Amino acid sequence: MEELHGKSGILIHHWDTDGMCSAALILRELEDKTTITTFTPTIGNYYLNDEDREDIKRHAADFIIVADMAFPRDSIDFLKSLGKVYIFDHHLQDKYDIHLHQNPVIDGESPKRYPSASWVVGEYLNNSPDLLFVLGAFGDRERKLLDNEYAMKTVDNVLGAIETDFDTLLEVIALLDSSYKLGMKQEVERTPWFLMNIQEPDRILNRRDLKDNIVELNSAIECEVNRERTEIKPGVLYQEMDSPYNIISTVTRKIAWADEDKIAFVVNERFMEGSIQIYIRGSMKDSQSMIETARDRGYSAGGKSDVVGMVIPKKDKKFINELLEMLA
Ligand SMILES: [Mn+2]
Repeated sequence: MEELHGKSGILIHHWDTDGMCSAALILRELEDKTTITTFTPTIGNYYLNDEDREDIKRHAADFIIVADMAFPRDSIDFLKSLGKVYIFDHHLQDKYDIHLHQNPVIDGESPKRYPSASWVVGEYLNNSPDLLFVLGAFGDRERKLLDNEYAMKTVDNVLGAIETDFDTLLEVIALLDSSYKLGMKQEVERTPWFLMNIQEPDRILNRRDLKDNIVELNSAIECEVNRERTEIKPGVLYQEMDSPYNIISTVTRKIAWADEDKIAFVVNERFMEGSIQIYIRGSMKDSQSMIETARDRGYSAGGKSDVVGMVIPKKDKKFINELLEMLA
């Protein structure tokens, strides 16, 4: 990316481990040759809202790099209006007409070959695989990466070279992901600058502040799981959380696992201003139509056959009842 030398830019990255590791790899390449700022969107939003756009505009960047986030077209159009846009990603998305859209998965490569954005960035920069490659991949795939023979060959080499193991990596990922779960946007934006100088897990494992985050998160999760819930209709456990933290997926998983024949339906109005987070887990007949109904209304929604996650505006709270009805 020599054409960027001497220029100023903004590096927009996802708030999770993969996003921060991908950003760190990019910083290693550009930090001393450009003027660069790291930025993460409002945590929970997979698009750029008005506040994000104001912040980004203030930086008057020549170039914008997006790492590990599949933005919708209008967010990309906004970025294009500011400067040259580069994307490094591994999510399924449309191919955009920008300066560089480096996403081998949409170019037909197997997602197994590119398990994380860190992998995409690292290969693009011709780096030899290191801790950041592997952390990004485990952060996104967790245990499923162990079944990916192609990736595990590289992972085993890296883990051998730095004398660490899978369980230690999981600990590191929990520490790194604690910042976004607590809603600490600035800490998320600072972390790539810390990670760019990291080759081994020790300095991450020893961070007192991150360890304290985990203690705080665990007690918040415990408190939510112990709250009372109602069987709002046969087989559906409904629970309203009241948490300023992004822990709804963990809370829902714990509720669902405690009572495996029931569906856990959890809502939290406190994490995002103006929005309600919804998470549903259990054996559902038609999770896809719930996701599509939400998307038709313009809401962010995703999931699989047994998990649905979405964010809806508070002004459409009655949509919750429609979702409950869809759970026959
Ligand atoms: Mn990722």
